[in-house]
Amino acid sequence: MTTTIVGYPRLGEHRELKFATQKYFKHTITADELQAKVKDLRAQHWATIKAAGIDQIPSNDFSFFDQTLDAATLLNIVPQRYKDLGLAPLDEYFALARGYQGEAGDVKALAMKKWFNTNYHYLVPEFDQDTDIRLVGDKIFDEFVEAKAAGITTRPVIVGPYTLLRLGRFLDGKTAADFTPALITAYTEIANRLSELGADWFQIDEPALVYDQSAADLGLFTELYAGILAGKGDLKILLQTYFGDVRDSLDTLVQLNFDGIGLDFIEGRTNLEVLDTVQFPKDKVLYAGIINGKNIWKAHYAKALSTLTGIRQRTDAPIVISTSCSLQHVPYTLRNETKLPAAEKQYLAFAEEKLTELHELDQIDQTNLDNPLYTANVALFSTPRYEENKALNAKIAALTPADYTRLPARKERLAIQDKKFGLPILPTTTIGSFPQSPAVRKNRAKLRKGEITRAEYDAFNEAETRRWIKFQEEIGLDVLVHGEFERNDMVEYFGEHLDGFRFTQNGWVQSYGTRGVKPPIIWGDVSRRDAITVAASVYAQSQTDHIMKGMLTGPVTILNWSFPREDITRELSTKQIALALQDEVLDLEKHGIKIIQIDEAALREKLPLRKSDWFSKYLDWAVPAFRLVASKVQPETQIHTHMCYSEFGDIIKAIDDLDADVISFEASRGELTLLDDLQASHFETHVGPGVYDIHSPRVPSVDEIKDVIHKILAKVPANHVWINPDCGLKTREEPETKASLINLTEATRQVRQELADEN
Ligand code: THG
Ligand code: ZN
Repeated sequence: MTTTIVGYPRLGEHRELKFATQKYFKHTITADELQAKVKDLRAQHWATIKAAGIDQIPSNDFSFFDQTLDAATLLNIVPQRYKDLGLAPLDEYFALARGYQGEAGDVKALAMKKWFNTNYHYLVPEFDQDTDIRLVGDKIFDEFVEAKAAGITTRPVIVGPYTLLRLGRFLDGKTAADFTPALITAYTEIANRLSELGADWFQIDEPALVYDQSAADLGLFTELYAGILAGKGDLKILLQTYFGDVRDSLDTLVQLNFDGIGLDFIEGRTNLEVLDTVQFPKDKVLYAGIINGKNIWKAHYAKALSTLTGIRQRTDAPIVISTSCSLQHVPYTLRNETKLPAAEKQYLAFAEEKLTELHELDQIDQTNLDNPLYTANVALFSTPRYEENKALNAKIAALTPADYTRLPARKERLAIQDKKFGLPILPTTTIGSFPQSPAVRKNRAKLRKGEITRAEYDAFNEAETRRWIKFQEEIGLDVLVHGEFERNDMVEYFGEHLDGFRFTQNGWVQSYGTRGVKPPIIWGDVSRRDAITVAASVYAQSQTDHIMKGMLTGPVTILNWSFPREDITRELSTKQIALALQDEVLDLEKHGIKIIQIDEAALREKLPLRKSDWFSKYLDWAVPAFRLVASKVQPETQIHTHMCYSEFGDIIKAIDDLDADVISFEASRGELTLLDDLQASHFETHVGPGVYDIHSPRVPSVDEIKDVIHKILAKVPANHVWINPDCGLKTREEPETKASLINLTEATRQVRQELADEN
């Protein structure tokens, strides 16, 4: 068999891309120096993949920021406001990704959204009346030539036209149909140029096929590809899908002139059943994703081989074994993990180790099951990995509806809280974190290296908390936060204080652009060892007369931003985490914390991609898990929550069902359509739709913020509204954070005055 992968990570084993790009942003290296650096990185990656014995190697899976933005810029899908800046191509690209504020002008970044059901973000392509789709870039060709010069004929990869259209945002009354002819021409031209340069295969990624497809969707897909495939010449085209099954589109795919079709047999296990209903032709290559591209557990070879057998029983097509999706969703390598014991590391595989797994599976497949590579794998999976917490699981089995119900009802609680807190109309607050400045990070690094004591470490963070409390008081914020200086990441931090988690030193996964996360691994049954946030919250509360919010990460988000177990359900894992957090909530309450925010930043992220699965496979346990955390607090204690990426018009009732008292969310970078959803659903939870975008260094003006507040007040009753930024401020620098918050409090004061004048 032949082996390949859908794509490789690009941040660099030591996050070289991140550091180089950030230096470029700070003008400490030039564009040429940056280009030289990333050329090295690409060469390293190709060499690693080749050395591992992978037969077909992708290119153009490298990206400075995001592969969707790469496809958009290659095709001239760049709104006029960015072109008007008159920047060099690389700077225009970064302006699209991050916004631009400088001599050339002032524009916000493109909207950023979660890439399917992952923690990776893409930039939303904008199609408007000025969009003139043409092949204008060289990146995909340059990288092919670059690899070829290094002796590797790669398979260039691009995000396909259908996915671009499905993920895009349409303005000026435009629709997908307006852009199909130009997309057909442009993708055909790309294929032809790749062919001229010597490519054999071209991979077009169409993950949008794993969503529900209507007849009109499939019509659009067919129109696009009938056009592109008619002009492809000798070049072979691999249509790659991932993150689910193609139950409604495989029939269409096999009838089109693709040379290969890539299917995910991990998240799309049901693809096996799809192959029962649609005969996969033997003149096309089936790229079988049988190695999990999203999780970090060592592959269970017997299961992988049985999937392969299942595929062979259903088709005579030649098979290439591959990953279920791009490896960009897992860390680079276990080689640099020196703290995890070898006994545990043997159960894990990161990107580099997954390359080896593919190669080994191929070898086992060619020999027989006596192969020591196989018997060792079987032996590994027949020994227990950890010891079950039987008492905990018995407690979970005994939970009753009362454990998920907070009393009294929300309206009654809110009246009690209102009276007790005496906050002004349009209370102001922030989401929780303040800038993780170089000094804050350095302090943490010193503790890690043993250069300072725990007491010195805490003293530094406490001083930082005092400094920011003073600022919050000075500018007149109503509900304060301590700033979370003690936290590296909102999930990793909690994992470190709970039993049942494991951590990596270097297990970075790209979240967006230069930002990475280091997801913890849920290793065994989870329980709270000791108090987690109590000391920091109690200290901060002791420094101010204002209400200090306690800050926790919710159970669903902890699960979704960790690498989950595969031996028990996500539902059970999440309940274990919820009970641990319930202990923490009650502890905070006992210590005088009056408002407790339980973030569920990632609730929407893992919503199943197909609507029919939304409740039965997810919300029916995710919503109760949140309720379990908060169900036992007193009526006077106000529970807040926060969510990122507020695209939840269609699950708005489920959000209200979390039964929080107040929710804040991101609403400023996308459109404010969310407000209509709040209005239409008679949303009961009080809300703080973020009034400015924190993902960009741009400082919003007072008038801009007032404008957003007016829009909110047009749709939501004023006594339900909170004013806050749209997310935590940890990634921002101090000057822009302060300037923005000063404008936020000033805008709120002015609107309050307007409201008072009206009455
Ligand atoms: N934690 C986790 N996932 C997330 C977020 C998070 N996904 C969605 C959203 N928040 C993504 N946003 C960010 C914002 C900042 C950073 C990462 C994701 C960030 N990363 C630092 C970096 O790349 O340098 C590393 C932080 C660290 O030292 O741990 O700042 O908040 N899990
Ligand atoms: Zn957020």
